[in-house]
Amino acid sequence: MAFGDLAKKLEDILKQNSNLLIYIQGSPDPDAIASSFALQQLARRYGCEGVIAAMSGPSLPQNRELMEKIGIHFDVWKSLPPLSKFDGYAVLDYQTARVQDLSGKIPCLIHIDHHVEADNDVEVQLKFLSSDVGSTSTVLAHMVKELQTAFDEEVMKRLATALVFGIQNDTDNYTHASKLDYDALDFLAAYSDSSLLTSIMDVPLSGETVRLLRKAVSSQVCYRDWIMAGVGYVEENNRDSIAIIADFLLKNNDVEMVVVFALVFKNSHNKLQLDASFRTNEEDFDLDYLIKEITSDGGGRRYKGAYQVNLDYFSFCPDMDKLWDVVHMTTIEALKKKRDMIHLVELKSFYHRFRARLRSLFK
Ligand SMILES: [Mn+2]
Repeated sequence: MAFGDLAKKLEDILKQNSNLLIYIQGSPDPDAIASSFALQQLARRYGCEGVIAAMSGPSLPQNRELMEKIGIHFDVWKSLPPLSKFDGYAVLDYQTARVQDLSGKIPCLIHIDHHVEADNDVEVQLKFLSSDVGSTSTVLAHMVKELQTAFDEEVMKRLATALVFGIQNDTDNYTHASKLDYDALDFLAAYSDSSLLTSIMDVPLSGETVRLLRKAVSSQVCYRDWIMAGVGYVEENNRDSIAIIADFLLKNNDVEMVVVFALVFKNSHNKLQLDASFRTNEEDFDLDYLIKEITSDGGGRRYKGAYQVNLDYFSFCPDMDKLWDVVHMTTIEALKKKRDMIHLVELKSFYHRFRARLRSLFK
């Protein structure tokens, strides 16, 4: 779908509905925050009130800074409130539009993302999923451009600055930016505030991230051309440290793949989850396929991927060190096995992509 057509359809949906729930799945990162904010502002121009909500708050100091300085607000919900006031919901920057306890109750109006689509998705009125863009913020920037929405200067500045930050974050400082990302940046450059952008980026890593990074470096396991590092227990509000450490290890080592994993916990809620973050430099590596061979609760795109395993039940374990040992041993073993079958993964994923391309030709 061309951006012009997409924008027209988006405009129609926003005009036809008056209350939209913009639901951020997973941990809110800059791309998800910025694109959700842009959709909220766009919706408002067409008489539709958008409420942004997530199950957890932003965990990185940089993300909190982004929200504070640009004035983005979202609700953090422990559980879903009554949904009757919403006409439908939108999911941005996430592989699937399926949300537990939400899908099937109110319609999914909008799903925009730049990851590979997950199977068995819900019915969506406007769906745009493409890996030709490096971020969801890119798509929202093109929507603002196509619709020529008349924002006041101040709103436009906040919007553009947030979207630039989203694009920059997901393209690893433009190293993986595509033509469409550059087109979006070109449009946003006229409105964004570069000194505001710099002040958001200059926020240093938190002490906790640095501590975990040290732990990762000292405990990393090298296997063939992979690095695997388990960092132990990480509090929910520090979850993003896992991805930051994976980025760091990839940048500072000459390896094909980095996997960083941790047990993420939320003390008061008996919540426990294994979270693993993948990074590779190989453009053609089909991370999505590899990860789905390990578990269906995850996925990937070019250069990045992640999976989660729910372990809530084990939060009752009286010996947390022993539990970590089991998780560590199991994860390292699972990853080594996958590394050993990598030529098989490459071959299979080739056919997978080939088949998908053939199918799209006959659509
Ligand atoms: Mn993204």
